[in-house]
Amino acid sequence: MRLSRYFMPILKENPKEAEIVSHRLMLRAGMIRQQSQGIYSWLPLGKRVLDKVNAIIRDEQNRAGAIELSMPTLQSAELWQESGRYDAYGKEMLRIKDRQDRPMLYGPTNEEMVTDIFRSSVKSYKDLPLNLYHIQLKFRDEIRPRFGTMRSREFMMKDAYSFDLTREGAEHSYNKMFAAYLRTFDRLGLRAIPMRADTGPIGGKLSHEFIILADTGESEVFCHKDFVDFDIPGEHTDFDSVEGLQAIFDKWTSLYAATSEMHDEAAFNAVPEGDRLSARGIEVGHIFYFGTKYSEPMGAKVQGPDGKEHFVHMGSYGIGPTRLVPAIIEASHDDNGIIWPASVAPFDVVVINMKAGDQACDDTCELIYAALTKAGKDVLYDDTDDRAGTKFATADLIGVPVQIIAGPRAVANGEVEVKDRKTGARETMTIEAAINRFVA
Ligand code: P5A
Repeated sequence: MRLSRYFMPILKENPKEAEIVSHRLMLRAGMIRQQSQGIYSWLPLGKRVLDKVNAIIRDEQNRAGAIELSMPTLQSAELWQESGRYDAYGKEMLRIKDRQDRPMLYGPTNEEMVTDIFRSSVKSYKDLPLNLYHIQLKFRDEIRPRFGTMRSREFMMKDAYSFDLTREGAEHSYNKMFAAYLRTFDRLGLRAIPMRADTGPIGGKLSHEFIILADTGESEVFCHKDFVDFDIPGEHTDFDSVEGLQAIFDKWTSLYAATSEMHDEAAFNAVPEGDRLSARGIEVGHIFYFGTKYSEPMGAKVQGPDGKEHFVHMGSYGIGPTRLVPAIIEASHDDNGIIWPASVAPFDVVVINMKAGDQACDDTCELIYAALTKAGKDVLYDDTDDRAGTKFATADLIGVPVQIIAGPRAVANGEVEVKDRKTGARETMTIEAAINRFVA
């Protein structure tokens, strides 16, 4: 991508409305724009990051055996009347009428809709277990939308829904998502700790929130500090192994960890004082087991091996991609801007032409840009005629992991400078060596 032809509206000044660093940096880097309170456009740079986050989420959902579909944002009120949640959900639900005066709503979550899909086509236990997910916009008319896309009214959610014949089966399904979440957040460069949590309007008794420790987090959390160094389930985790997944769940729930709603002061005080972590956190995921809460009132049942009909046991599993992007920034930035983990960086490398219009600099940059693009890298080429200082500031602000800097003096020697955004380390090397670093 040539910066001269891209759309990346950088702000020079700090936006006044931004209270936390991620919101400030997302606005300054031209990643998002507020359209009305708590409703955002994702501009091209932000969209790139969001897509990469979603690709990792999708990859891990698929690995754990979940199947992707796509459900609409608008739902009929009838389904919610069946489950009894239409009235219970309150003012957070945006209610709409269509031209025939039929009550509709902008979905805040999809338990009812997916239960409807399930009951219309699945009739036998032989088709279980089943886990269906999508990555879709949601709307919740939050009283206090704030911190940019961290808590917005319209936001994206990966929501998965599992169906099993028995409670034991449902627990295995829960453990699959539990392990998949640990892997997902790790690949996003984050340490998320599962904590016992309140179930709120989704319901059920078993539930864990996945929390990233951060001073700007909205939740107050309490946990054992050893969680910070626990091992993440590996790439070859067998998601069909009931015992294997139970062992992961048992290990990750063996020490104290709870959000403030579920906090047990006495149990926390039993943790040795030096091991207690009492901090603030950002909830990036939330998983629930709620048994037959939706399947019973909505008549979602299958024939079991005993020939009888059974209401299915269900769980639901949410991750907030549009919250994850600012959460990653909260965890990884410095005074100059964002520092993206390589896995979600909008570009793998930025090529900075320090003197656009100078034949040798232009030729060198074109050569590197073409070679890296051909090697399948996402390359941003700063070919604008801005001052070198502005270009460096922009590259640092948008947080691309590697900068290749081509200035007249180095280029005359057949060399460029390679800068690591995270450490700030700079290295001069031949043009060929700079290319090979990515191609090899
Ligand atoms: C689980 C999947 C649910 O809605 N039903 C379907 C269940 N859970 S939840 O905890 O209410 O939300 C899941 C995740 O969505 C993100 N999230 C938000 N992100 C940005 N702005 C919001 N206002 C917002 N509300 C929820 C969080 O990451 C949450 O864990």
